[in-house]
Amino acid sequence: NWPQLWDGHMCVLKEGPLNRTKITENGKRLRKNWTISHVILTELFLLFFKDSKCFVAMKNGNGRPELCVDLNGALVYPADKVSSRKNVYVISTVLGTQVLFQNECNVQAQSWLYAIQAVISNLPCN
Ligand code: I3S
Repeated sequence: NWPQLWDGHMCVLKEGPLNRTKITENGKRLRKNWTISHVILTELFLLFFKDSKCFVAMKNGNGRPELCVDLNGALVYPADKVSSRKNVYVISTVLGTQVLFQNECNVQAQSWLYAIQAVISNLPCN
């Protein structure tokens, strides 16, 4: 028996595709592996799915995100010099995970930045 992440009360604040790679886990550096994800922003988490079908499946009780970032106490900022790509931002969590996200369109990337910043500032550990 596994607990369900999606309890039906969660609200999708923003949803769409982003390129992402985890670069740190538990404070340890990882090798980059950029992949496209279907990303869901809620009041608590940033969830990364393989595609939108996987998100629908999870809502129906099947499967889970590939990556779940706890935004409470997290920071999000431009990832200067961390990547050769443009429009890259990093999310750093209190547990020492760092995820880069990127979109070729700077307006799209920035709108994710602002939405994530807004969620973080509404959480208790901001
Ligand atoms: O910061 P790095 O290590 O130069 O990042 C690049 C590498 O991870 C590279 O893979 P390998 O070194 O494992 O072959 C990736 O293909 C690149 O995309 C990474 O750099 P960017 O600048 O795209 O984040």
